[in-house]
Amino acid sequence: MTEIPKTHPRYLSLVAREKVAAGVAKGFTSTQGLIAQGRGEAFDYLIGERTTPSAAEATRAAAAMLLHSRRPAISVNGNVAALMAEEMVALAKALNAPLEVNLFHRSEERVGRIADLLRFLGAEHVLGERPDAIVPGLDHARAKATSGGIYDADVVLIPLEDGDRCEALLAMGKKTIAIDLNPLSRTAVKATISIVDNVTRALPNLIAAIEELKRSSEGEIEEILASYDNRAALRMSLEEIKSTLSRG
Ligand code: PTJ
Repeated sequence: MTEIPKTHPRYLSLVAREKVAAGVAKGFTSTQGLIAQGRGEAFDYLIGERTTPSAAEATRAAAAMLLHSRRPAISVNGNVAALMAEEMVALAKALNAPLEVNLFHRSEERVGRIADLLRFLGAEHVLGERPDAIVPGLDHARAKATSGGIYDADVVLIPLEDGDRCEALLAMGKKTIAIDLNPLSRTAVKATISIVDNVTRALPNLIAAIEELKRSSEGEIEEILASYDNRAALRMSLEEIKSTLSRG
């Protein structure tokens, strides 16, 4: 990895870029993942490379939804493995939920490497290596799912996702929580809750919100969910982009 000085004004963004590149070198991340990261960086610029108020609100609602769910599951792809593997393991522990490796550019070798990485970092329940079910309506490898994981979850966390799997999971009656820097992506528009934030900021925020809300009553959690409006949050994130642009 290139040594990035901590004093560099774009330190965090450059470190993330190095991590995704290292993910490709280590066989966790697809080469297409580099392009996805670049697209994400562009949107991160537009939201001001910070957790916006709308993202903070969506993150809190996502924490409430995950705590309220009976069977949450967490989807892991190659970019998330490169950027946030430790945090994914911590999130799974906080929720007592399975991590399921699910890849768009699927190779069994890459699935195995990511699953091994998650187990090495302490994950106890890692799925995805032996899928036994299919999400209906998808013609690509992301249809593969596992019983006891994404296939029969009621809420699925889908960071950096394709819009069509998000829609297919919703069609199965599940709720979806997207983490996607592009508020205009099909995933963000369709998801039950869309966290428009960098996964590198969103996951630590989500874990902190879960720990905080664990101390809340069921009634308080239901109140957070009842008052959250994803369309309004997405509109707000577009307003936040407009105000970053008008500041010039
Ligand atoms: O590992 P695989 O084979 O499953 O492939 C993973 C990628 C991400 C390559 C694959 O799912 C893909 O091609 O995704 P897309 O269609 O490029 O969508 C990724 C979305 O995530 C885009 O809307 C990006 O703006 C967004 N994104 C990229 N980097 C980040 C991000 N969102 C949050 N944090 C990021 N760091």
